[in-house]
Amino acid sequence: TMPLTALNVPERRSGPPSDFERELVAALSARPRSISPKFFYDTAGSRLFDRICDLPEYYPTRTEFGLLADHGPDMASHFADGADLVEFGAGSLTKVRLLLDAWERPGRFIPVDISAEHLHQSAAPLRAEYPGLEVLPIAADFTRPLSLPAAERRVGFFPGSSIGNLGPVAAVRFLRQAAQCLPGGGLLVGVDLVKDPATLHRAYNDAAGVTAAFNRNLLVRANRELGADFDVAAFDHYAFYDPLQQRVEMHLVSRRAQTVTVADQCFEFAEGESLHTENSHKYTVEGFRQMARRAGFTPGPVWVDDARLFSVHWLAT
Ligand code: AVI
Repeated sequence: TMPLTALNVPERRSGPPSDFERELVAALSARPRSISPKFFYDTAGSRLFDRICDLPEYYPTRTEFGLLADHGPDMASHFADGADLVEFGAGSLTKVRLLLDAWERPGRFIPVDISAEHLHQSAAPLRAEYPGLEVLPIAADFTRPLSLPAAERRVGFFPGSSIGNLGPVAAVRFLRQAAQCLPGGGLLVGVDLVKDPATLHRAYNDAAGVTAAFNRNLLVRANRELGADFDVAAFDHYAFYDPLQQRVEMHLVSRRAQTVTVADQCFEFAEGESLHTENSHKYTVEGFRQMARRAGFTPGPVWVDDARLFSVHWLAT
């Protein structure tokens, strides 16, 4: 006869649980419930993020792109000849082209991104466009220690205000680690600025609902990858700016009481209960420079658009 335990037990995926499974289970077990925004970026999530970047309300991408287009040569003049360029959270590799075009003697290009398939799909056309450039993509979580190809000099590029998704403590930790792996160089980093709350609110509550879909994709991903059973439509996208903490918070708020199963464990959501999915911190120019100093960088020039929406900092090591 079959052992009793073999009956009615859903088949478990073999091998150890993924980071996503462990962190989602931990998030759902805690109060308040909160999970790292890095789990947004499966292939579908990276595509949704690319759509966010094109939204009329989402000013950061367009504004930073304008700064890179206008000041690329000035920015790239800080890059040492032949240094390796490491891009953290490289995404679709659109912005780095402006630096590569402006940099006279580039070394190798090392894009790092957590979204492996998206990264490799983005690297292919870049290689075709820059045939002389060695492109060495690394699919990894850039908040963890990285093993980079040996190089005498490296410069870093961290665009998009992804640093804002870390929070001040983790941001300093990241910057310290970056300073250590960028010898004889520095970091070019894009940082979203504090501004009027209405502009921020619109940027995270777009009329087309793409940001809402991006937020809910976390649950779609859990259903697909972890066999979870979130009723995705029963969660509201909720994003707001908190001027005290100078950050936008994104949440998924349960519209009704519901029970969710993840990795064979049951979790209750009360009506109105939230899963906190992202913080997006905003900085003043001076506030960010102080943080960079604390991490061991020497802040250099800063480029800011006329409307003071966004900043790009050169931080020397
Ligand atoms: C990637 N990161 C900087 C974006 C941000 O604005 O914090 C992610 C995002 N979340 C909602 N819209 C965009």
